[in-house]
Formats: sequence, structure tokens, C-alpha cells
Amino acid sequence: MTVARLPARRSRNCPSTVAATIAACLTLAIAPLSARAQSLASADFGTYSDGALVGQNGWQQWRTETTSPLTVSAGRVAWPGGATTNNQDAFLPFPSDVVQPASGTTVLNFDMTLSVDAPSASNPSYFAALNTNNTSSTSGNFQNARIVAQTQGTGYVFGTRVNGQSGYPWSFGTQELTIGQDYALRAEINMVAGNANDFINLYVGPDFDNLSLYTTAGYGSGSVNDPSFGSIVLSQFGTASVIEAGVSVGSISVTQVVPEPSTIAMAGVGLAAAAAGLRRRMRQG
Ligand SMILES: [Ca+2]
Repeated sequence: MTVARLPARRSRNCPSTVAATIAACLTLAIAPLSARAQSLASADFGTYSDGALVGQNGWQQWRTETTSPLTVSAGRVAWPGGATTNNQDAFLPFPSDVVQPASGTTVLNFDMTLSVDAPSASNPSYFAALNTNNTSSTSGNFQNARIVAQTQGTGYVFGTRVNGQSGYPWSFGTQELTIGQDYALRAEINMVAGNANDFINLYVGPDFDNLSLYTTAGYGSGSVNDPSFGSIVLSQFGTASVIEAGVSVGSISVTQVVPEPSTIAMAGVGLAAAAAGLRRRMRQG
């Protein structure tokens, strides 16, 4: 069957369609960045029941250690620290693993509200981290984006590192913080395309609207594999030589910051869409 090709003519509606499409795209392009964050895992312990953390709202036991189980009490998950054995850890998985980007930078905000009640005297062990995978499999599943608290003066400092490999050393802040005081802590994880180039900007403040850059942890030297991220871990890992801290956590979450599309790129999309609409209308006569 042959379809007769109608002569093209411009629709009077097209200019307004083009303008409306571009306007809608420009509106999208200037939307606040905060509206462009995707939650990967989130726990507000203020909404939890008192009792075991594992089994509530998706939290699972990590590895096999069950001693000193993590417990919710009055809206907090707290443990005393100082243990020289590996007590229970728990993880909260993302829907899927966030892998290294093929280009550009993927940013994850790893947020906690917490107080540190007993910082590590020396050689700190992480109390929070992100596992490589979102499953309970221990094969190839390591603790990345590690967070520690170490004694300094009469208070303490936070530290972080991208993963547990020596090429990504600890970086500590210098501002002495107050034991027992609540802080908002953000590890802004920058996953940069390519290897040995990821970094973490660690921010501290009284709340998430008033954060200050505390320290930056990046690559030093050596051989490393940049990590993927699949779940939040609360860790009571400790040994006789690697000391765990005592913390009290009110909330913990990870959000992925969706890159802000440039106005030019969005306008380009808008023009392409408008052009497609124009072509359709021309075909339809
Ligand atoms: Ca990288």
C-alpha cells in the first residue's frame, strides 16, 4: 500500500509548542540540586522499636559474629567501644551496587547524626563504612568509605579513607570535637572515572544545613582498586591492636547526587523534542 506524501506545511501551534517545551526543560534545569538526590539506604532510628537492630527495616547481620548485638534504645544505636574482639556488625543494602562511572564523577553523600562517647585512643577501627556489595556474601566484599574517631586532646577527631588499601590512607581532621556532643557528619564520596583517583570530602557541623569541610581523603601511592558501594555497615570490629570507638548513632543514610544537567544540554534536548514534534505535525498536516 502506498501512502500519499502530503505537502509539508507549518502548524500555527508549533511555535508555542517549541516555547513550552524549552520553558519546561529550562525549569527542570534550574531545579534545586537537593531535589535531585536519590536515596539508596536510609535509617532514622528515632522511628525504630527498642530492641535488636538486625531484623528491623532491612538491617541484616554482617558476617557471623553475634556477641554484643547492636541494639536500638530510645531512638539511638549505641555501643560502648573499646572491645578487643569482633562483636556483631550489621548492614543495610542498597537496591543495587553503585559502580565506578565510565565517565565523569558519581557523588554519594554518606550521612550520619551521631555522638562519639568513647573515641579510639589510637589505631582506630571504623565504626561505619560502606560495603562493596549489597549482599551478605563475604567474597570480594570489603569495607570502603571508612569512618573513625580518634582521641585528640580532651576530645577527638574524625577520620576517613576511601577503602582499606594502603594507597588510600587515613585522613584526619584537625578541629577537636567534643565527646558526647551530637554532630551531623557527611562523607561526600567522589567516585571519579578511572582508577586511583577517588576521594572523600568529610564535612562536620551541628546539622546538615551548617556543614564545614573537615578533611579530604584521597589517593596517596601504591596499587589500589577503586571501590563499588552496595550497603551501609555499622561495625563493632575491634582487636587487641585495632581499637573500636564507642558511638551513639541517631540516623544514617546514603543518597546519590544526580548530576545537574547543564542548561545548554537541557535546552538542546528541548529543541530536539520540539523539532520532533514539528516533524510529526508536518507529516500529519
Ligand atoms: Ca575512580
